[in-house]
Amino acid sequence: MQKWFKQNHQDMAHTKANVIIVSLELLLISACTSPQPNTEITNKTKTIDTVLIQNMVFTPDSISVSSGSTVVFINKDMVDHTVTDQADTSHSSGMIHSDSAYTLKADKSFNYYCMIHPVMKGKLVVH
Ligand SMILES: [Cu+2]
Repeated sequence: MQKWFKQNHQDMAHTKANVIIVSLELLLISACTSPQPNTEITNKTKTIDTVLIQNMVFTPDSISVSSGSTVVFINKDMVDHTVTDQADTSHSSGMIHSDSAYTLKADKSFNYYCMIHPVMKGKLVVH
């Protein structure tokens, strides 16, 4: 009798553990599918500089950062844009789609523009 009880108790414990694993998986799935806010781009050690691309304008249109820091360009427009070096068009972000971001490591100063909308211009100053 005592042996039966022990066996039964173990089975119950096993079932409970399975339920916990399933709920963990559901949590993970919902965490992956929920939209991630892309405005809070700071980490614990330093602030990452951001340039917003909105209403066909780079904001700020000139940004000054220290060498090696990270600059993130966030496209909030409905259309694609690029961040392209005016002096060397091979130095380019490529298409930054709507609601996407382009991250670059600031290693040199350059004037940039958007290849699709050449009136859009900005400047990155690395010090
Ligand atoms: Cu553009």
